[in-house]
Amino acid sequence: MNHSSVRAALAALALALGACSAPESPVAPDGLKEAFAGRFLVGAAINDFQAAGRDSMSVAIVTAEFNTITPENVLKWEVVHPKPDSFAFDAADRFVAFGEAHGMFLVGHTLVWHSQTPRWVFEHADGSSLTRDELLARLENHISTVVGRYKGRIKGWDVVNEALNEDGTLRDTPYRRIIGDDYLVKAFEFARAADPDAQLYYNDYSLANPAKRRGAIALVQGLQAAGVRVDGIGEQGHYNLDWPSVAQFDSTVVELASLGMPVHVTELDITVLPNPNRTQGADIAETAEARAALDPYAAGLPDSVQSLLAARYEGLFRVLAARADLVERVTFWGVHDGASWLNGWPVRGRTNYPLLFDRTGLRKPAYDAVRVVASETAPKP
Ligand code: 9MR
Repeated sequence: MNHSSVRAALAALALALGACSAPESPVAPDGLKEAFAGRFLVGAAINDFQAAGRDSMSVAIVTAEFNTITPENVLKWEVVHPKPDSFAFDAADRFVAFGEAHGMFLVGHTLVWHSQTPRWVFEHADGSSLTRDELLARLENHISTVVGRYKGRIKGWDVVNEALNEDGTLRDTPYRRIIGDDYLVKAFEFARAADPDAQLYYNDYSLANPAKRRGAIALVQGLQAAGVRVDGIGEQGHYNLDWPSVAQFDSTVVELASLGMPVHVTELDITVLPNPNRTQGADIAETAEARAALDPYAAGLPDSVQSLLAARYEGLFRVLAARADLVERVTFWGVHDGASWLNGWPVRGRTNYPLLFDRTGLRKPAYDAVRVVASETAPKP
């Protein structure tokens, strides 16, 4: 019996028992989306295998628990626009169809990012650099084509992703070198023109660190000063067991919300594995060689660490529940532990446990901890 049929059988049993008494059901009565309804959306990043319906375990979790999805990779430039004159929308279309079939809020990720963008974007065929105007034209074409295709259907876009260094200064990327600092303004203008009703976001990681957070706030204020409407700010939320503290996370939400726009936690996960680089966040350029000491839980997660993870999620969700009026969405970066990018970064081939569902699709103690927060903090009807 697979997980969903076990769940269905338990649900039937609970219903039958419920006819005679009101027992405590072993089955959660509803999903996370209902548990936080009226407070914030709850979602997950999904991969193409899941969107295509070829991973029934994940599909069951996503449809039961979440009301918003983000495509983990299929809307990134290298996937959706692999060659100068050809777009490849098959996978993105599957993502949108899946979300629409289940009535979900669809987030587009991402239009402008220094990573997963082919080199040709910035170069002529002979390898020489584009001029500012040429790159702007290419960017406008990309954004208007991709956003235009899903106009009115993908409701929110991570327009620019990870434009900041850790000290809060603007990252040196080909976009910035060729266009100048106003590449962000232009990207938002192109996206706004392509879908005037879409929500447009700035998204980055480690905004829990004060210097980077100040940089993000200045960046968004700069956009606003240039006449750009920004509809939300995304803190990715690639965290670990110690960082950020609950207090740091709380001040992150409060300070970002001081921009006057909702906060989105866009890529939440919590690594439990040792960090070889002593860095935080999600800089995919930072990798390390595999060593056994770096993969301590390959045979399973000890109860002690499982409890730490549950306590961590509880702490973060207590903040989210308390600040629900400032938070619009909380999206996990992956559906279950087996599908997480953290099994491959910053060391390949490890066994990580960063999410609320385990590799067999079962709810973890961290899930239960989040549900306890949801019910203890539920607004009185
Ligand atoms: O989860 C994504 C992984 O499958 C890709 O290999 C990786 C490549 O850059 O990107 C991952 O997603 C990233 C997201 O798009 C932006 N923030 C950091 C995420 C984790 O690296």
